[in-house]
Amino acid sequence: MSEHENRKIGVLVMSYGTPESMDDVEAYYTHIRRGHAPTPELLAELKGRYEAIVGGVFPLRENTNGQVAGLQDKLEQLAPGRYACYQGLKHAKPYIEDGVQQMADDGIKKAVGIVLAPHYSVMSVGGYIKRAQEKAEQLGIEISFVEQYHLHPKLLKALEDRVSDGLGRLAEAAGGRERVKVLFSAHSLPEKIRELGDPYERQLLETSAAVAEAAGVKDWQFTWQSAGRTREPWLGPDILETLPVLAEDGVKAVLVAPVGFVSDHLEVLYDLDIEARAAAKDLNMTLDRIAMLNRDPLYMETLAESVIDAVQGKE
Ligand code: FEC
Repeated sequence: MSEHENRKIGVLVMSYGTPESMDDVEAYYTHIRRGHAPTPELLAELKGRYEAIVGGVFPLRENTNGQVAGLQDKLEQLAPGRYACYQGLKHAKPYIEDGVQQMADDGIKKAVGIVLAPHYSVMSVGGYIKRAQEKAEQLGIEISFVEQYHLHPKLLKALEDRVSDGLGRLAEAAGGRERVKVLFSAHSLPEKIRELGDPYERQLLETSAAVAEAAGVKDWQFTWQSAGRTREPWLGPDILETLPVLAEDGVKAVLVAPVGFVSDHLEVLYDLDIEARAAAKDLNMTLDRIAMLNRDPLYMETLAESVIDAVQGKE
């Protein structure tokens, strides 16, 4: 082993990324749009959404930092001294490539990548993996990936507990726990993923069905949220289309379980807590949502066990 070679296994923990400040929103949005700057109207609208979530703070950054630290702690408990976590973000610094570069600078030769999103789509997790793989190849790092963990028993348990808590909170408004409608949701993607035979929708339905069954929920459905502002068709129905249909059916209380996300961030704190909640109120319904996983110990164990399994599968 050379002087600089590091026997530890690098763990590239990848997440969406968020701006560092309001001044950074334009560069961030331009990166999401693959180098095309947003129009002034789109930029103002996005800044307005960040302002609305507690005055323009960017909670995703702190939550991702916490998840990376929590995963490092858990790996340290399970396999002392064996793993070193690095952060790589899709649309903000440190970018995915920066995380891989840092591993190389530290002499890491073998690594595993995992995304802080449980479901695989070629347009989401697949994109993270492609960038990490390319950079790792350039730098001579052998890297494997956890592609999904949407049915990990500890993830399901953490979600089940949150759904049960939410049902307890809404039982009174609904006139009984069994009268609460549970709406599982995830970020929409362009409809064209269907032609690609993408597993994203199927995996989301599998998570939803497993959590509903564990929590004893009979009345549930899946809906999409946060579709992009582009002209192509996105997977629907969107939650803002689903809510009026539920109101027509006489639903009085809705519990949203955004199982496609793992942190408090814009798409949850704005799209659900502000926008969808206001829409429900206009329809005389009460809307609540489950608490996000953030640094939940069961989620940290899900990540750590998935990483270790991926590494052992390779040995
Ligand atoms: O809190 C924050 O600052 C960031 C919240 C955030 C998360 C997130 C997760 C996902 N996205 C996914 C797909 C797309 C596609 C487009 C797209 C656009 C945006 C915009 C913002 C944004 N996303 Fe996002 N996403 C978050 C934020 N996302 C802001 C741009 C303005 C807007 O449309 O609202 C469309 C890109 C294009 O224009 O071509 C596609 C998917 C996830 C969940 C998986 C993951 O976390 O990677 C899928 C968090």
